[in-house]
Amino acid sequence: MTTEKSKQLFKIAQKHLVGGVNSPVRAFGAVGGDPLFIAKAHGAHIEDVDGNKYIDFVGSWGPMILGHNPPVVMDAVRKQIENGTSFGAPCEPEVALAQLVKEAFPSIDLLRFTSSGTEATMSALRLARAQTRRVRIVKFEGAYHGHSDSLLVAAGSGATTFGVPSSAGVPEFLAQNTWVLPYNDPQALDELFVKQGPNIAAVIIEPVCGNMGVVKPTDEFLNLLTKLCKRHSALLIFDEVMTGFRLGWGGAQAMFGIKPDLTCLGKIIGAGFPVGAFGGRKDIMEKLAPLGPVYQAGTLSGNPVAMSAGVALLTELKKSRPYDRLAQATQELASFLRAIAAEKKIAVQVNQVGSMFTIFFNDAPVTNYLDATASNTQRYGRFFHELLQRGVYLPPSQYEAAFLSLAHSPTVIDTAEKAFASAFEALRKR
Ligand code: KE4
Repeated sequence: MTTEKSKQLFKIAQKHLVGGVNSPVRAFGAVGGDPLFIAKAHGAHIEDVDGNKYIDFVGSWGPMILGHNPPVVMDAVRKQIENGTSFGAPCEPEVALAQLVKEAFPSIDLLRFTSSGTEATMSALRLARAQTRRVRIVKFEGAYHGHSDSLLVAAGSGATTFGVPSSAGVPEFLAQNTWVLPYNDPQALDELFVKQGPNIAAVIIEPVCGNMGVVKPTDEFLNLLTKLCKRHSALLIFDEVMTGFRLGWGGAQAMFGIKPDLTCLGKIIGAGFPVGAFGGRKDIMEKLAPLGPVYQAGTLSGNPVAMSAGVALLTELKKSRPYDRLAQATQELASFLRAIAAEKKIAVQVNQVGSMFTIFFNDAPVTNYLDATASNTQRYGRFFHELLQRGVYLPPSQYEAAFLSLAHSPTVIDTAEKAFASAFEALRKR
């Protein structure tokens, strides 16, 4: 297996693109080696510029729930492109997509499309601050909500102290308005609300975490969060950029029976085109320009091609409701992985929710970010490369979610399982 063309391309890319990539995780920094340049994708497979084929468990970080290039999406995109690619004016596909999103998310009375998940969460925070006339935001350690300044914040020295920037360029005074708590820690949540409840504009949460690897919330934690937000009139924002239309037609909020005040979406709703969205209670959303004083805008928001792709994908998901099948197949894969790792005496925790899963190289359960960071990331990196050699492409970081798609047929999964078993065997020998 040669990756010569990828290596050459990476050398050139580094001369023009920072780090040779347009998003840091793609640079393989967390797993070592040079990134592969992907030339094409179809169904459950991607192919790099050297002609190597891989079973893809990244799926463009979530959008490809039907697999790559589903005919329904490709046809819709081809049809729309014939009529033009961008108008900078209202178009019918954005209305159709908004209607589908509202059908699936009853908590959303009104919504706004953006071109990324980052814009969606950033705008939701601005709305929450305007609605509540409060400044402080709460997020959770290990969660990622995109790269807006108020959300690039890490936990301070103690849960009640202010957040600290998790990126250069984020001002201290801004980070101090974001508190960062441990995920799945009801006590820390309770303590913060007791002290600061009236100052909290909103709590933003990944209702099932994907960005520390997959971690499911406990019912106690989520129910307490919902109760405390209501009691203190802080807004509850579900960041469902990853879980929306992934964990079910109504996302995680339908799974848990929780009605957040605002919801952020992305990934699947764009079917692989740049789309984000935020929406929720009418009284909050009507604060947004042009109706209200909260400004938010976007040149390509509601882009007709991206909207048409999203309409085609959501229409297909609405019809086929593939979620039980996807969850069942992922559950079976997770069981296989636990069994084969145990047979090879390799300590792994496989966290799986619906068609999202993470293989943590860890000998203890992973229920929050502290647990996740105890994982053996070097071993994950070796595993990642052993799998590449065997034609399987996992996320290039221990702290990410892997995704199954409808294109991962039993035959594809069987091939992948053989590769997983062989890669675990190779680890055992090292
Ligand atoms: P984007 O701005 O990347 O479209 O969305 C940001 C975002 C917001 N909320 C959640 C829950 C997310 O998972 C994301 C983006 N996810 C990452 C993967 N974990 C995108 C991959 C990347 O950064 O390259």
